[in-house]
Amino acid sequence: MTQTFLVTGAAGFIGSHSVEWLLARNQRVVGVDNLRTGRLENLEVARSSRAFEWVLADACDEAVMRALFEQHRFAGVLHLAALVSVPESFREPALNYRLNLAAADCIARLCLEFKCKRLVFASSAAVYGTYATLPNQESAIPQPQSPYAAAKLAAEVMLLGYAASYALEAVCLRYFNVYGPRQDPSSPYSGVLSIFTDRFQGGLPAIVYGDGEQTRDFISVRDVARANGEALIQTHAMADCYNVCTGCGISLNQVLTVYRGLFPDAPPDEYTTARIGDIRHSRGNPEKLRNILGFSAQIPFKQGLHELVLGERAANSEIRA
Ligand code: UD2
Repeated sequence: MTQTFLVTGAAGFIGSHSVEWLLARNQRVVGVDNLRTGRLENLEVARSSRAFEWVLADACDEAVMRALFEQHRFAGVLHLAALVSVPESFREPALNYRLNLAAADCIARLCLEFKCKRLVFASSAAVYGTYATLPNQESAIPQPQSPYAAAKLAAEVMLLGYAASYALEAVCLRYFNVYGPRQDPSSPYSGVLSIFTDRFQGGLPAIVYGDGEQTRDFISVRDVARANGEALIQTHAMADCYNVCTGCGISLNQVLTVYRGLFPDAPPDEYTTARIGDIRHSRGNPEKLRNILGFSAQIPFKQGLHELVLGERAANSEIRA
């Protein structure tokens, strides 16, 4: 059945992949983005589809968003619009509050007003904090250690409070380390794989903070887009928080071995002091989302990294060879 979905933050890294997933399943999408960190180029594929409507707007602008809800009667909303940088949340806490908490509240209230039952919210593994036991379990007591993580957690609490009070199916997805095409490498705090890819492609060495034995639960943006889409579409998704992760930890040194295969002539990696506040290991338990949506990550790390570096088609033939 074709339905219409609203995606906020549609021009972002995760947003644009999520929009494409929905369009490929014959759904109609209204994509909103203020282009603060999103890029219109990311929507090139989506904008060639008649099932996609592009709206340049801020998800916090209640009047504009209300007009969209009035016009379309959405079957569900994927709310990805956010202030995405943790360091920026320290510098601009008021902006962090507006973009990461107030916007979610505004979208949730519009869902209630217009009887749009399903709201999928982009949360983060950052809510667990540095000292959580591994693998991270949704039932753990969250320990946010940045304004960013605090706002994401507060938004989860607001949405789940509405879910308990009204008929809102708020599905909060805690993303782990997402990587893939269109991730912006331009800040030192960008995702490590976007930075490494950018440097290797420019003939520069990777700079490793620490001994490279720190591990992360890296998940491909294509898997994340599928998790978002299934959470929107599947009728039996229940209001709660869910990890979006693979359940596997991969060290930076293992990551660099895969890069070596792709860039055999790259200069030697440079090791420097570890970042202050860096976490040593991060890994999620993927069971809860698997139980509710049947979702598990399908893209093995090596394939995902090949896709990031070579593009999807080239990566498939390279890995088969
Ligand atoms: C993630 C989030 C961060 C915050 C944190 C909370 C991303 C991109 N970052 O940080 O915003 O929510 O989780 O725990 O999702 N590294 C290098 N060289 C580089 C860049 C990074 O060695 O050029 C290291 C970095 O020190 C860290 C690892 O790579 O040990 C991963 O770094 P990251 O910034 O991609 O992700 P993370 O998990 O530290």
